[in-house]
Amino acid sequence: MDTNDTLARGAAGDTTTTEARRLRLFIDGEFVQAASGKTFSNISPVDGSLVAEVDEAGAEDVDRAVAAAQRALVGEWGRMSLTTRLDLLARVSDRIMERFDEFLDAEMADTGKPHAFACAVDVPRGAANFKTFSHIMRSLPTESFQTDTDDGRGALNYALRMPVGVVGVICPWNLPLLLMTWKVAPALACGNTVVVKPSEETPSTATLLAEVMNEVGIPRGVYNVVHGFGPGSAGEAMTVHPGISAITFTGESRTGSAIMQAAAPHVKRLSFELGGKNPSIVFADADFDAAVAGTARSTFSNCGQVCLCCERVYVERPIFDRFVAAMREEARRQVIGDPREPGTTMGPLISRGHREKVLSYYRLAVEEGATVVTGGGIPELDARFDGGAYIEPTIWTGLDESARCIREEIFGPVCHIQPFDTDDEAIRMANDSAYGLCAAVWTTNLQRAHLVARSLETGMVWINTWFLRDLRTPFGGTKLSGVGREGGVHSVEFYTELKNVCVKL
Ligand code: NAD
Ligand code: 6OD
Repeated sequence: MDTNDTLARGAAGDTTTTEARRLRLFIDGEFVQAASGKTFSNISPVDGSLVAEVDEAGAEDVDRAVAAAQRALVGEWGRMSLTTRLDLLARVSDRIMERFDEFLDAEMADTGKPHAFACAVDVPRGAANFKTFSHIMRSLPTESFQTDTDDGRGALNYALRMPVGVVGVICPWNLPLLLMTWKVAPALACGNTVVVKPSEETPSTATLLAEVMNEVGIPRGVYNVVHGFGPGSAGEAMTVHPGISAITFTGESRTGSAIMQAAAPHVKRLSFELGGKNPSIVFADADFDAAVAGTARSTFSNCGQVCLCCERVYVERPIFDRFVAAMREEARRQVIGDPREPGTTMGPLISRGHREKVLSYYRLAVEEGATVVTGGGIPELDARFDGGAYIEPTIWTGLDESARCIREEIFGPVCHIQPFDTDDEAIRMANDSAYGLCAAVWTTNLQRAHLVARSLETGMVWINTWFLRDLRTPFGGTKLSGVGREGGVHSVEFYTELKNVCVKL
């Protein structure tokens, strides 16, 4: 079964324009039109062309999706053996790899992210998430305790891991396939069914995944996709739906707060991966070249649109000037342009709207007294990108730590570099934030590395690296950056309800 009806083709040979398609909802194993009768346009951030016309789900569509997911819980999926279920999910992983180029094209069309980045990160991780959780669930032991009783015979307790039920999955646009499957894979591995709402900016790969689900034989109703927006649309309808037992959300902290309030009356289980304003601390004893390359990666990757990006860089004073100069060279080395060109390292931001937000911070930084080391505006590119959302990589120095540009998440290819004189000063500035997602520390002093890592108030710390992932490790943030942890057994904790069985012997 095909997902889409082609609406229009891009001009032959125009590598920035892909086919414009009609993306339907996916409910109960079928691609269906939204009952709401509404659609919205998915626009390319590369050149402003139409990527797809998308059906917008309303409350009635969410109702249908939840009902299908509930039926699946007690149907074939609910009765399926663990091994069969996990074999099917491993097959989903294989099928994503077999259709690698289609996922790649869909992700690039929605986001404009560079080919090299999507090839290395987005698509393989989309596949790896299913393989990983298929493996983890296969080997998870059952908790049990022997209990003494007065009659001497005792009792045996064991804990069963039951699915939570229908899980609502609400996703952002920055790593669409990676972050969606990071939730869907463990949710399904644990026996749940899902209703997924991709970001309105990036509906394509969730829809393509629906084809894969059908191809490998995932029963109908297990994986459902409703497209739309947040307030007054599919997102809000999910958060208040009594049939959805848990919501797993990645996105802005403000949105997390709104979802928490909406979900409260039904006491839904919640998992939140939210925003960040992450620090990177570079000591004078660091491997200089590795620290520069790593910090540049943590500033400019995916055009700065990774929640783990480090927008606050603290550099020990003896190497400060040299480090700023080296970062300026890294920024100027970025190849901005057509995401399909193999040499391109930086595509556009996700949308014109987001570019306006980032540019407002570029202007604010100047008002707040920043020295603009490089960037600060819109790059001059070929006319075919005039309708796009391109922006210059930007570096500032000279801001006071109280500046809004230091305190608020910008989510663009930008960082501020601040000097420090002591370890304590660096730790104090790094921790002086409402957010607490991750940090990077660059030093060759082993003891310092461990002690600084321990002192940082973040959920994750990378030492002499950044965004190096092991999918078994706890992933998540403190403070405004989230609630709970994903990854390995931590995901399993969220997606299962533990039921203790006590047997008197
Ligand atoms: P967003 O919060 O604007 O939107 C995320 C999703 O929530 C979208 O699907 C949107 O339609 C939906 N939504 C919005 N309002 C809603 C509501 N009231 N009820 C239900 N759903 C609603 O975030 P975004 O702009 O898509 O993504 C960027 C943000 O995500 C940044 O803040 C970034 O730091 C954060 N992020 C965090 C992580 C992490 O792991 N901590 C990962 C990626 C992105
Ligand atoms: O790698 C991951 O598992 C993950 N959740 C990455 C998040 C990146 C944020 O933009």
